[in-house]
Amino acid sequence: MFEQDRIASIDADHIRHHASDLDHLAEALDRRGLDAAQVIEALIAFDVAVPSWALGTGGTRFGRFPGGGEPRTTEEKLDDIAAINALTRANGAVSLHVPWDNPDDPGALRQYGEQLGIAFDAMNSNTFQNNPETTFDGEVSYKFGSLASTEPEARRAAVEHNQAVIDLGAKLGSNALTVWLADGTNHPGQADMTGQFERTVEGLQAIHAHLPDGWRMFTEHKPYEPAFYSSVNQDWGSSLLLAQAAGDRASCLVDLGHHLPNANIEQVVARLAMVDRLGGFHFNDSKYGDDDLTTGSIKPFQLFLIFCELLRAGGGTLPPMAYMLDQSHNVKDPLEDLVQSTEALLIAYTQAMLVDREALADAQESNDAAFAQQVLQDAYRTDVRPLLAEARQRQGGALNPLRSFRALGYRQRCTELRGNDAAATGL
Ligand SMILES: [Mn+2]
Repeated sequence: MFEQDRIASIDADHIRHHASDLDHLAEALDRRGLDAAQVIEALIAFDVAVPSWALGTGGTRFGRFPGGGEPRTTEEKLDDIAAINALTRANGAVSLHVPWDNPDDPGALRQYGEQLGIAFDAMNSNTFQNNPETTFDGEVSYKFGSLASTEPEARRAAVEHNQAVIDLGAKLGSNALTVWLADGTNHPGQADMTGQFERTVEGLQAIHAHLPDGWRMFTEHKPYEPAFYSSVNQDWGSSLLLAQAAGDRASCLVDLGHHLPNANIEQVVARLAMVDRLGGFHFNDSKYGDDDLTTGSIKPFQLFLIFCELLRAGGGTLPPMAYMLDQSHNVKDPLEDLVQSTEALLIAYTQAMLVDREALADAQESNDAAFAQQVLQDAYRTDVRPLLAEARQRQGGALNPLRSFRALGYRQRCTELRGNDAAATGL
């Protein structure tokens, strides 16, 4: 995507300062009994998937202000991910959304991904809008729900769509399906909430039964929007009940924006991990609702605490899960935003690795709240960025991905190639 020597030449002026910053940090960590080399190894192993719908400019119900050079096809979306992955070395997978992405030739797309070093992460189905291909040419509608609908034909269409998405994913080399449902109601009394839930369980069971060997499925909850009175899968408790009822390969996916204000998301993570039903994440950040803002830009401490719970669940290592960024880029260049979000995730993860977990456990056991806070703050207040830069550098990536992204002129080239008014699908 980018020639290796171009990436290296941009960093040439900065490498000496980086080496000195890294030495300084490694020495400080060593005094705290921490091994920088081990942290760097863990960072090299970390990867977060990019969703295909985050590569174009997002919008709100009030409008959309596209930038230039947005991807026009799924292949161009993969090109964009490969471009930032060349710099971050932490975005080696795409998460497709059907029917927004609907390849005619899945085998060819898979091969294209392989050439670019991009794997296919969890597949996403879509029953929150009608789609002629999956709703029998408009004969059935999801207006009143999909899996929860009172109409058997709508339920059947929704199950068949999810099964078709699994079949497509299998051809692409994916091994997971994420089910986010818009099902719910807008008015009190509009539907029998228990009946809706029971019908949804039935549908999820049929989808679960269709999973090939080695596949998993995730239920993703969200409290409101587009349903504004009640959502069928509205919170982590509902999501857990649905996953448990669906089958043993179903677990819950936590989207950081899908909680009521001020929810203790790190505790939600701890609970789901405790019962072994935490399957993955959609990372983003929010101030008010499901704002889909840059990961770690509003509540970086919360993100750090989430990673602390993940490491607690994994006994010191990050549990293998579906980690994905799920954001809407309304103002920034989507690729720059993804680069910054990936950086923020890696920072939170690294800081969590620096927590003296033994000291924290002792403080918790002896009810020493002040010392527990001190232990967390020692880790959280550490500027870990030289470790991230080193991990990238060792993989051939960029010391500073945003700086390199701009210097390499990728967006300008895309604009020349794709035009100024190209629009990514699904937004
Ligand atoms: Mn999501």
